[in-house]
Amino acid sequence: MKLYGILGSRAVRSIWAAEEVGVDYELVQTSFLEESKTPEYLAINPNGRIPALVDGDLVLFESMAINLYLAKTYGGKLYPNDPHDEARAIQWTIWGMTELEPHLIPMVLHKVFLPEDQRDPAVVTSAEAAVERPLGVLDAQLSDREYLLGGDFSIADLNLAGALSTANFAKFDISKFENVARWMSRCTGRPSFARVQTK
Ligand SMILES: N[C@@H](CCC(=O)N[C@@H](CS)C(=O)NCC(=O)O)C(=O)O
Repeated sequence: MKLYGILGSRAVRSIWAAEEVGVDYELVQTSFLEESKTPEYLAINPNGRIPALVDGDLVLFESMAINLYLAKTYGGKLYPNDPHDEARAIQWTIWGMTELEPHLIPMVLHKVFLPEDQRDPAVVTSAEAAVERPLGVLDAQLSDREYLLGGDFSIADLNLAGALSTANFAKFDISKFENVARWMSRCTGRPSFARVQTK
């Protein structure tokens, strides 16, 4: 199995999933600049983005699709068996991509990644305001449970914490969302997350 990507990108969440499930894989260091635009790489992911996964005949792009596949195929209890919990895991995964990430990416771009003369503080202000509502929703969800689906860490947590880790890069303080902050520490305290940082 080959996973394409690098740290400091959305590939982190798929590297984390591969580490969490403990599958044997090769991380093919591929940046989001020129390396993801070569003809060889575009044959794997025509979007020219990272991450991508090749597992035998399966060629897959989209980080969350990769993570759901890894968890379901190799993750044992990481992927919920019960159809209702499976639906909830998919719900939180999609929610992370649609309700959180659209605010977190402009935030990190305009605070950290773009050259200083291209950063727009108004984008940051607007993104920081917009992210409050979904973080409030997440905080309420986590008020009576350790993890999104209950007492056990699942792919729902990994996917959502993976998306929310962009807030950390963006130096956005989540501490006022106390349940979210505690949950995030639990998730990123896993040995698999520590191994990701060595890649
Ligand atoms: N929705 C995609 C987004 C992937 C994505 O945009 N990756 C960025 C790096 S964080 C990238 O490869 N950008 C290169 C480009 O857009 O040219 C996913 O989650 O896999």
